[in-house]
Amino acid sequence: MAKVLITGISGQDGAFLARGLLEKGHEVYGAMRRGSTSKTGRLNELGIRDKINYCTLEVTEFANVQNVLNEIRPDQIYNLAAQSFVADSFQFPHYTSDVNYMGVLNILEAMRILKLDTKLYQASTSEMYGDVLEKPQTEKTPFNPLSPYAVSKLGAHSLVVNYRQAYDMFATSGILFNHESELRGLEFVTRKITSWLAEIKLQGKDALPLGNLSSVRDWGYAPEYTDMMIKMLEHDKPDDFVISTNTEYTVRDFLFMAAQEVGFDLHSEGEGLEEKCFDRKTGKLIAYVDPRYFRASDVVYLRGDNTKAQEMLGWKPEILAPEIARRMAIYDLKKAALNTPGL
Ligand code: NAP
Ligand code: F7E
Repeated sequence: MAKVLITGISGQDGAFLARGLLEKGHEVYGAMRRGSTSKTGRLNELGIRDKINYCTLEVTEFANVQNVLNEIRPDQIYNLAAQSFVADSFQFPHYTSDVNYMGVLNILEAMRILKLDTKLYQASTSEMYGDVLEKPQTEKTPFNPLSPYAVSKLGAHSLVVNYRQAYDMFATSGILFNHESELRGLEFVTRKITSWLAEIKLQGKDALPLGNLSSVRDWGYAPEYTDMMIKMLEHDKPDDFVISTNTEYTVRDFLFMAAQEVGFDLHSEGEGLEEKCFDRKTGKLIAYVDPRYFRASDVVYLRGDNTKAQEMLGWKPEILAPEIARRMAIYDLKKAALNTPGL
């Protein structure tokens, strides 16, 4: 049994990872920032809220990070804490950099100064590929970031590689492509789609405004990806791994698949900013393009190649975008029927 610290335990991945680690018999410490409302909703949903040892952590405060690590002296740290919404990173670039880059530096420095023999997992991201220089993307594809979020994550990724080499630390980066679930934050496009469609269907909400419908993503299922995080730290040496499904779908594809589950049969009219999606059966407007949701610069194509993870970690994703859209839509229909706001 290992003593494991998860930063960002209140987020989507934190909750699934905690469940996976508990199932393996590990002792889980969950680091959270104080807030004015409860942050244990996802942990509660998974039935594990009372199985975690909580501590307060603000990753931008070095002294706080050092004290927490010194007190717990974990065998493993999964650093999931981040300002993770790409669109917001254009509004808050300094803050994004403080959390996503300086936060990681604080953890690495605290581990070094305290001489901890701790394994570190860093949550790197496919966003680092940005304006992609190769299709599909592997661990060897050069990075070409397109947002303050991606730049901050690339800085953190480079720090992890540097500390691994310079100080012989067990520091591993998972380059994870987008992964979604019933517990995904409501602002990300997949959950925005499924929660909004369910509310159109059951609560008469107005049509759904979206940004770039042609953007392509390689969407996987979050619980499968957090299982891979565990496998990465169980591996005998630290490394970088792409975690992806090797499939590609547009935002429009995801919208149409989720709509099908909700009971709408969509077709598109118009192009670009004029595109609108109607239900064939009723003629009702369901979704439309709204320029407010376009980004200053957007990553428009991501598709991973997970060969290294398959060969070295023995893994193959089972749940792909159509099934993810189906599961998320079913979950959000239930929430809308009960009139309970989604997590
Ligand atoms: P998420 O749901 O947004 O969760 C982010 C977590 O970070 C939350 O628990 C949040 O706490 C915490 N946090 C934010 N700022 C913090 C700070 N200053 N100090 C301490 N904790 C802080 O994100 P996710 O989808 O679970 O993703 C987990 C990690 O993987 C993130 O680092 C993300 O950038 C990365 N990633 C995600 C994906 C994906 O598709 N999901 C893909 C690649 C990489 P609060 O509840 O207090 O806000
Ligand atoms: O956008 C387009 C948008 O916000 C996906 C984070 O977990 O994955 C996530 O980042 C695509 C983009 O995720 C809307 O322009 C269209 O092209 O769901 P998203 P993301 O930006 O890919 C990576 C791997 C991370 O690391 C991040 O932490 O969808 N899009 N219309 C829209 N996106 C949003 N959010 N809202 C729309 O209305």
